[in-house]
Amino acid sequence: MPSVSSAGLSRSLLLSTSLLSLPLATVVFSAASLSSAPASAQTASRLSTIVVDPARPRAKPRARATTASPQRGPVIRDAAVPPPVAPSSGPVSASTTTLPGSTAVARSLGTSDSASLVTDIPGGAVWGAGGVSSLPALNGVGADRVQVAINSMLISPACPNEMNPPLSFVNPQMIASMRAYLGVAPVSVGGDYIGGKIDVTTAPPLFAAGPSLLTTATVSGFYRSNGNAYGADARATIANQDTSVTYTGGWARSSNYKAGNGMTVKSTLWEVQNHAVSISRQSAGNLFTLQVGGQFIPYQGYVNQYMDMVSNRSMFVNGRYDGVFDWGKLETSAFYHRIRHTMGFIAPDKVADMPMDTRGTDLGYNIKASVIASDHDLIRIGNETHAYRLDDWWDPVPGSGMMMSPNTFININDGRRTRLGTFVEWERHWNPEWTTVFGLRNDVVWMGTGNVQGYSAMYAADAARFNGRDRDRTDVNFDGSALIRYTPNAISQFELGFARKTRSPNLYERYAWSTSAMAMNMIGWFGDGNGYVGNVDLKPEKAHTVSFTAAWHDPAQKLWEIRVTPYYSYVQDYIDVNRCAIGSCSAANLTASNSFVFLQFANHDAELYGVNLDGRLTAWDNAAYGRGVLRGQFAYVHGRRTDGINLYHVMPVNAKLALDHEIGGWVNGIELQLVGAKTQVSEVRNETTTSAYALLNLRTGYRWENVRLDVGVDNVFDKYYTLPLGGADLVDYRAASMMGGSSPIWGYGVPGMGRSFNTRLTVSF
Ligand SMILES: [Cu+2]
Repeated sequence: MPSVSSAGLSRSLLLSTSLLSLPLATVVFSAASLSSAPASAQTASRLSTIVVDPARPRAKPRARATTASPQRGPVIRDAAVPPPVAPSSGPVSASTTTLPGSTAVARSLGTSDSASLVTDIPGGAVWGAGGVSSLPALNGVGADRVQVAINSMLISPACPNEMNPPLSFVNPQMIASMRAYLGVAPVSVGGDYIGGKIDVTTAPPLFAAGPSLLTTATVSGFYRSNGNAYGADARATIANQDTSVTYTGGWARSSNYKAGNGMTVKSTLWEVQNHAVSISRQSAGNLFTLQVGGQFIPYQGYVNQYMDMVSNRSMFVNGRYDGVFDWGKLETSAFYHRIRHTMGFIAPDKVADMPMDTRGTDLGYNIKASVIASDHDLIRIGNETHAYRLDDWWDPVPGSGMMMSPNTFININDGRRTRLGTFVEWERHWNPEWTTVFGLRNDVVWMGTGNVQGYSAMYAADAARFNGRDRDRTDVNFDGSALIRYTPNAISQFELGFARKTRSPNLYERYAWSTSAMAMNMIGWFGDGNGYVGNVDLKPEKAHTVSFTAAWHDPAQKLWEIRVTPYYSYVQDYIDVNRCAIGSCSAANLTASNSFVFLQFANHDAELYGVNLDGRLTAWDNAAYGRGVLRGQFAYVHGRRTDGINLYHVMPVNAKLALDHEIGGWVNGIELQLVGAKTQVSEVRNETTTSAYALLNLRTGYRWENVRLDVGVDNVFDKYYTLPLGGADLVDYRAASMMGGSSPIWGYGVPGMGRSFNTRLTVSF
């Protein structure tokens, strides 16, 4: 039976004590996670104080926020304890940010889009998409350049528009923590991404502290005036000392929202439900968890795509085992996730007939061992496999002539993408001041696809060209990372990081094959109205990043902290685009500067640089006026190809300033969001500029016993603005086309949401 010997325990404690010096990030690999010491032995206050937590007014004290226990507002009962083996662990670098569940709960007052949490991370932004399916971006790169794991499970796009990104498979209220690793993260964090990695934990288990049964439940309902959105979330746990069962999930819907000028933004309606049940069992030093769940989205409009989601169903099984041994810790998981997705048109904003279907499966495992090699050294080794399969087909539309009949259009036929990743990492604590982490990683990616066909003979030339060539590809990718951390005293920390990270192309980037205008317009997750065709010869993109983080805080880590991270990244073979010059693409397409265009994926070298800044200050803390905390974050990033073309969807300079106040059961917050003008736009994609704007959000809440009421106003002044990463509005501005019907006018961005009055009532039992 795994147990911690006294020598092992002292090593563990030494190790975790030195890990406590890690700055500005949650240390989950803690005394509690390495030993089977009772929860009461956790040094929670020491663990917690250094997290940069853009917590909303309702945030629990940060001591709570960084332990393994879920942050569910009033739900936590004192009788509940987290498991001795933390559900997730890993190395952290100084640029890592962890958002506790309280932030997700606070966010859920104003949104049902889990990706929007990323905007609370310095350097984080979201690409606009459907109302619950935004794509996350970190430090200027987004979509699947940012790898997202939900309880270690990876979910690949099963849609040519990436309408079903991983974060759409959890509702904000299901999130117990979100941790974002930026471009210099240790290799043990993952492979096959270049922008960053987001680890989301849902439903970490709670166990009863004593012999009596632990039961907790929370039910909440919300209403948001803008879009007439409403829904319900629930969470329930029943547990004894060694077995815990938790349900978490919710349902929500919204109509089209209104912009600040009162205009209804068409095709922005949605409905979603996500559910998950997990069963955990612990014994001395062991934690087993099995989670099953699924999603159903019956409709989700896309104002920046030609099509809408008309059905998305998923189911998953995810098993996990964590064990603590004399030699260290073992973490393993295995998962299966299946998506069935259909696109169509949601009337009355879009009216047409053209079914498009996808079926995607992800199957994988992770094994990671953290070996205590000496009192100063920790070795991590790991292996993972991720197998992704995709079919994408478009049934014929009777009576549509050659354009969409008589055959089924096969977009991706038996697409295969399998990745085998292996890493080794050495973390050494030289002395209390100096720590280093070095790692090497290899990922082999095998990709392939079967033969394709179009609707009719008019697609035959492209299909023949595609079918006639060898399409199997094997990428052998090498990553590395080096971090040097210096903690000279109780108030300052510095970290220098270097990393090389590689991402292989996704299936659409390599294998979308048709150059017909209609088919190309169906491909692309950029929301820009342009059409895309793949490129079998794409090479993997390799990012070489250097980053420096300086962080300061008061010695007790309670009153103030500030962190600044400048970085520079050179991306060799960045997967961008060229104007399409093959197949049916026209000569005029090569030079058009004020219209939607057709593009082919292509490698270009690029560089990105920027700086992230965040901090907080306890302005006052006394019995008469409660506690007031000022917090802020700032991000600037610039991205450009070495040939001078700007990168697409790079967030303009932006900042948040907020004051959170808490006294007794009252919590209040005021938040100012500032976004600069987007003037540097991608010339090759005819990206449009956007103007600067400022938004003011207010909220207040009161808690009695088991009931909590929250009320907020987002965009108080009903400001009209255009989303800088919202892409092109393809629905609200249209012109009659020659063929009858209408087509979108180039040059209009997607308006952001106007004022919304939001409220949520939460009851816990
Ligand atoms: Cu789709």
